[in-house]
Amino acid sequence: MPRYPIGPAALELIRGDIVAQTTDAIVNAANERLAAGGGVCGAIFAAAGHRRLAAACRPLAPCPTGEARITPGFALPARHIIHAVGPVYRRADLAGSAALLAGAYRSSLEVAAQHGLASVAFPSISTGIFGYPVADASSVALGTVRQFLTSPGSLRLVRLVLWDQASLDAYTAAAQATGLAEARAVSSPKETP
Ligand code: AR6
Repeated sequence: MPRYPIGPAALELIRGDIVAQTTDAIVNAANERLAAGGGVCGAIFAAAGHRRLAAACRPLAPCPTGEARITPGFALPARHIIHAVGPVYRRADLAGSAALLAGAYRSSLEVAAQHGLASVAFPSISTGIFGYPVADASSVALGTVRQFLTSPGSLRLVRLVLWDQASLDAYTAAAQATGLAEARAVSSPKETP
């Protein structure tokens, strides 16, 4: 599991299921209506409890693309859900797509910090139904997280939870390309002979 220290915090990349995360908050790859959908969103609504989560989302909608809203986690292990709206990928507007995707991550991190949260887990926003190529999305995601964590705040752990090996590989490559250095494994002290 790659782990990269950034100031007093750490960025982790793991393969797994977002709904199982025990971080203070998990992030939902949401739509502007904050309504139940497929992918991560469908899994989160099912695991949190569809009726209560839909009722909590209704007064917070619409949420513009590039922004985020927070609700309780209800039946999830995480206490909060941060609903982030990533863009539908537009090849004709690469810079606009990247700015909106960065906005979705940054807004989520700001919401987490405003609530004094220490840990948050993200899925790979926009790289499923919204069609954003994971090689491009991963560098936007990691660059945004890295920049945010360099300023002091409550967050100590940001975890990217990747569903498939190809996504984990893309994020790991993006971390290296961004110049993030992996934490070295702590070795047990050598015994003196
Ligand atoms: N845990 C972690 N990652 C997952 C999981 C899971 N349980 N399930 C899927 N993924 P998507 P988007 C991965 O489509 O592209 C919804 O209908 C998936 O393999 O969930 O932002 C919303 O309501 C992919 O790599 O989100 C919106 O309308 C990544 O999560 C729309 O889809 C994101 O895939 C949002 O589309």
